[in-house]
Amino acid sequence: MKQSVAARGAFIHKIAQMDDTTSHAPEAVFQRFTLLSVQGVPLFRPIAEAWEPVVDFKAKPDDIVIATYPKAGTTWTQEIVDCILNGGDVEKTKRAPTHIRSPFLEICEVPPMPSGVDLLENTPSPRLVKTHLPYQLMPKSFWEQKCKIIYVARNAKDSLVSYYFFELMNRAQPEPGTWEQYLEKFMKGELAWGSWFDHVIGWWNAKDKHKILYLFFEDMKEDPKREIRKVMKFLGKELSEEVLEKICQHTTFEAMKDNSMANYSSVPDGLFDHSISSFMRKGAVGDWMNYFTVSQNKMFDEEYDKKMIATDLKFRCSI
Ligand code: PPS
Repeated sequence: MKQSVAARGAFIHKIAQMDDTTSHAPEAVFQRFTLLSVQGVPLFRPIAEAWEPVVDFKAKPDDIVIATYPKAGTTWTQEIVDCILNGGDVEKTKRAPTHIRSPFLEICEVPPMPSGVDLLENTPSPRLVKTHLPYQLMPKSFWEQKCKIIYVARNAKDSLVSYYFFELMNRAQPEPGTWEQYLEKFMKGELAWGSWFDHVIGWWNAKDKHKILYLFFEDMKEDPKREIRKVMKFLGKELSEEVLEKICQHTTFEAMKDNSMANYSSVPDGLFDHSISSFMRKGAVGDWMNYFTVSQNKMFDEEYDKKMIATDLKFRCSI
């Protein structure tokens, strides 16, 4: 049964309030999820166990999807697209935190937040959908409805470092183990949402079959204005240079780190422990150099070359 616009508005308001009121209350520490495979891709166990609503998700033609392997610049791109959709009115982007403005499609219910599918079904169009799903697990309706999808990829070494610190601070993610163990799991594709290699290559190979804009984190760092222009063009939105400049300023790393509606500070402390590592950690290209030993880097490069041999997809690990 369809809900009225007013009912949907009330639902979103309730979720936003729940989020506000729970943010600094003393809370239970979350239990870390274990992983369960869906078609060979490890996902949080409750996502895999309630997979049907995700597969059956009904996309709408004006849904805009931001797809990434974790830690590739999802939140940054969500903020940019929300700014563009609001014609550069940055005050409007402060209406709610990122995870409510742009729900996470496949995420299971993590109290007090409902599942991504439930939240999306109660979100007014045009909906801005976040997903970490690899190409082959995307619900078919996104292709049937010919939705626009922005895929953002980040070089493997910085993705790995960022994901490691995120797993330390996010108590829903599986236990990361030591840095050494984590590096091994990354190479084997044993982390939540699977192999970075399969993910970036899968979406790369699909980009000409659908309406997919494939972006790189490193390009966004190098020249954010140029990359935001690409997104505007892809979405068919024309905005003045002045508005573009405003969006650039609003979406710098520093501005987003200070923005409580974009920095995940409203997520309960028992879930995201910002005292371990900030969600907005460094936002840099090349931070991996501070963590890889010489021998780890050698091993990584050798494995990397083997796994990437058959693709023309190229990354920059420094700019
Ligand atoms: S998630 O959890 O997968 O949705 O995380 P995601 O948003 O994809 O990635 C988080 C990393 O992106 C960095 N970030 C930014 N970098 C530059 N500029 C801006 N505006 C920006 N916003 C977020 C964030 O700091 C994480 O990277 P690291 O390397 O950990 O700092």
